[in-house]
Amino acid sequence: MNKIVLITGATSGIGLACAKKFAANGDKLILTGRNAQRLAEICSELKALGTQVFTLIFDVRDKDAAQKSIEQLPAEWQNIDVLVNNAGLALGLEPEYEGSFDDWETMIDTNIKGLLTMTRLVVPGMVARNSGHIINIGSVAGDAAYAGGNVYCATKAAVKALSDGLRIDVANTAIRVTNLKPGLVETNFSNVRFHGDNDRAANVYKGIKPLTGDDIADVAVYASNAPAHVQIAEVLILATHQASGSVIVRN
Ligand code: NDP
Ligand code: 8X3
Repeated sequence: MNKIVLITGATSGIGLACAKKFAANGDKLILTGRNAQRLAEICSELKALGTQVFTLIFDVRDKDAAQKSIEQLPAEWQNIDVLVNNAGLALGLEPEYEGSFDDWETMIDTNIKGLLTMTRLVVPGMVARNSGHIINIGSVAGDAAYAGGNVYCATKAAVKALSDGLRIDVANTAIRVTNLKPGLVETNFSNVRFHGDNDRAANVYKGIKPLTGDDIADVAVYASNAPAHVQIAEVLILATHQASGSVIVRN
């Protein structure tokens, strides 16, 4: 309650659901994203419900813009308690030997380097205060590769390694590190993956009841609210008829 929670990629899907759930939990929000208009709309909706919100517009791939944004936070917003590293994406589902160089770069720059940038900018303050929580949005895709997942799966395996590494590096502090690993969540994820082919995206969720952003946000808020001595290190959250990244039973 009343923590300052910074969420990257808060304009859609899991990030937006986290914004709403942390707001309902009584927390203050720093919402970041690239879509200024959408951020402003979300900000006014949440403010109307009584939540204190501050917005920052930058692309997580732009290290200088991210740094400027964090450094220019007003004093009362600087002590970030929870960092939700959510901004991320998959692009394409081609075999590794046919993938797009541009798609690979975008995924690696966003999912790995963007998450690292935010961690590097925010965690030193947490260490200085001996308090804080980093919640990384990994994926079941990081546990094992699935057909065509190659580079996306590699980026989410990196999120696991970076979460585990950070947890070791802050084990002498009161800071907690959580890696949330969702399975199939119906968001804008597949529309983005298939470059706007919405029919193909809809097929991903056919014949199975997928998770929602709210299902993942519930776990994020649970991890944040856990007593100080409890570190929810990693959670795999699957749809009931999904057993792994590649085993999905559809009716
Ligand atoms: P959405 O596409 O609905 O949301 C992604 C969010 O990330 C958007 O707000 C998007 O903003 C933002 N984003 C993407 N790239 C950047 C960037 N370079 N800088 C800043 N913001 C950026 O997808 P999800 O909500 O599903 O995805 C959120 C996270 O969850 C991702 O890390 C994804 O890998 C992970 N995940 C998703 C699963 C799923 O099945 N949906 C399952 C497991 C993990 P913009 O609108 O500007 O692009
Ligand atoms: C998103 C889940 O299985 O589509 O990370 O890769 S999956």
